[in-house]
Amino acid sequence: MAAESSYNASQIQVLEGLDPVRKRPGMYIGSTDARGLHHLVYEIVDNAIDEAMAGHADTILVMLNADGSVSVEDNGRGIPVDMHPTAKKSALEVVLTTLHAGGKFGGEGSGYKVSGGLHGVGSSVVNALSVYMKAEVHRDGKIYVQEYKRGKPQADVKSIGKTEKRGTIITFSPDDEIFDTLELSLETLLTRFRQQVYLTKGITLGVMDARAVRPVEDLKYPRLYRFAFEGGIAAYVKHLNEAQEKIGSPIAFEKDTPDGQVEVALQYTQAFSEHVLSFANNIHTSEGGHHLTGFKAALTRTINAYARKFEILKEKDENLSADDVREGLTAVISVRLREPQFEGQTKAKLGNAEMKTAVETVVNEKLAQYLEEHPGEGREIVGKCLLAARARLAARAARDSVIRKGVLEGMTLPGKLADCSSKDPTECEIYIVEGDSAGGSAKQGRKREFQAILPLRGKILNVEQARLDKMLANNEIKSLIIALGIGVGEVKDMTKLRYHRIVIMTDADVDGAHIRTLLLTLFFRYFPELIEKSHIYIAQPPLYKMQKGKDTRYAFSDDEKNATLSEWGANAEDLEEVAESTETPDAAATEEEQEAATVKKDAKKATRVNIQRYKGLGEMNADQLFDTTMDPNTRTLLRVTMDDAEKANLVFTTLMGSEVAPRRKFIQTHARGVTNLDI
Ligand code: TSJ
Repeated sequence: MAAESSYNASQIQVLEGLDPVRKRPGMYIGSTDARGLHHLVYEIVDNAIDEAMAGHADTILVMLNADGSVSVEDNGRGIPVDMHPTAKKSALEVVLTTLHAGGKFGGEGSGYKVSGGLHGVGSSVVNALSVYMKAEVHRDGKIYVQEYKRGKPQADVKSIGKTEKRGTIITFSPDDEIFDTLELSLETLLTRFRQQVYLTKGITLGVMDARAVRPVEDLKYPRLYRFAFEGGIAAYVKHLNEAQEKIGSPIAFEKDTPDGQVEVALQYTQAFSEHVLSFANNIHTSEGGHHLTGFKAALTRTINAYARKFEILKEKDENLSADDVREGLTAVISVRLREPQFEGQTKAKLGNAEMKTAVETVVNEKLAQYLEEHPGEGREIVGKCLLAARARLAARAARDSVIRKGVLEGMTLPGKLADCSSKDPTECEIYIVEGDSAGGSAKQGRKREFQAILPLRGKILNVEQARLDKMLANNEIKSLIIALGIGVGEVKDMTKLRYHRIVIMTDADVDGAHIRTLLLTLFFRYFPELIEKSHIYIAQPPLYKMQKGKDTRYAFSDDEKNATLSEWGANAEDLEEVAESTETPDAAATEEEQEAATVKKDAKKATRVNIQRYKGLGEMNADQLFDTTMDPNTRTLLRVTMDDAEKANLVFTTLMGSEVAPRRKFIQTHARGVTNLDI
């Protein structure tokens, strides 16, 4: 731990200047779109979190300033400012103007320290990609500052006065020459900050959004927010369960073992799903690993032992299964160890076998103790697990009978499925289409060889509240599962998947968004493999059809619409917004009417611009639907990822869980963007 106690500037490795960063920003931050822009903020905040994890800071403030700049402040030791002997510059300047200078520094040697997964691109990269940056260091009673433009220092580091504080304040303005957009999403930032902060006990991160308040008519939605997250996984569990009906309060325990540090927090809810997140050195181990195995084993053992001891489980009763004791469970398991081994396909599985025993021992001991000390909660938890066990038996019986009846096994494909002719799953696609009329157009327009169409009628079952047995009884879901070919629950077999692309195609309205959310919930809960293996997609039908004379175009966003309008040099007088056509089941008639209308208008005035806003897929005829939305050569499909499974899960449970208040709150806060659910 030499770096901890006796830092000196010569330890910084000097590598190279920042020109390459501005030449090829993508190499350093992945991309120059919104994602890359957000990385800048993460990088700076990660530095402050590292200081906190090293035990030298406990408060971090992030400010989104009115002028578009971002300030990040910590109360740590302050970046060193002493002279670098060979570079003949202040260490601060070296850190912020030299590529990879940060690498050595505060890195290895400080125990279990690791913050974000993207960490390590370097604060100098942020500097290079900022039109302006300012570093202010409070250290040894003095304030030091240096300013930069596009990574170039404007003067030497200078001391500008005295201070009582300690810490580092970095302010930067991302460069509009580099980034496609400068708009930071508060939502996106908060999600990432939460993930980081919840895993670090004892730190508080505050966010202030002080960007320009919008015009007066928008005052209903003020953009001045204040957030503060307090670290600790118990707070994390509390956050995850916000929308749920809870059983007791979060239970948390921790222990330093010779193999590493173990922290566990858990809380049961009345939900049917489980939500267990595991981390090793702050890295989300989405594939689990030995720490998770140890946790599950201890949970099953402890709850059964407790239930037997207090005779809630009678002698003749079967033990509760591992699945029973995890129904409705939300838990976070966080371990820190010196040499983590990450294995598995995505290197997201902890391979250190010693962590099984470490976690198992801690949970066995501390959970048993907690339950003994809280008999009321203990009974409620066991009661919930017993319910799960009974439901499991009922579901098994129901499923067995479903299977006996051959509904799933007989593999009689549903009548309304228009299957494709190819039998090679890797080239086959299935479009799940909302409504029979759009289904009809899709069937006519599709490439029959590899595109299958399954129209879904009405609202499919709300799977968040439904159990497996009820779900299987629902005809729409049964059709879908049979069409996919993989079965469900314990008989699921992914190798039998009949289509490698599963495309959800719904209307661009509130109902469409609801059906899409329902389908995503179904996949998320029962077929996460499909999401993980990138089989699930969302179709992007156009929002507008635009015509000027003989020129017809489709616009998939308001930006695209506006771009076309300005290309056409159209101004307000030329605009002929076609009144939103009331939905007609017969798409062709609408089309003809429209064509006729357009011809008439053409005769009147060739420059008239005609814009039709599509409310439903049913307003497009078969050719239009194929050309705009289904043609593999031109369509856009959004791939659904598990990246943000936690966030998606919160949306699902908030919108569809049994608690009403958070749902109302969610819908109110997001009402303006509801057609654009970001999952
Ligand atoms: F790098 C940066 F600009 F991105 C940045 C660094 C941004 C922010 C908001 C904070 C920091 C930062 C760095 N906060 N605290 C530190 N600490 C050190 O750099 C530091 C201080 C003292 C010693 C020492 O051994 O005396 C060592 C280090 C690494």
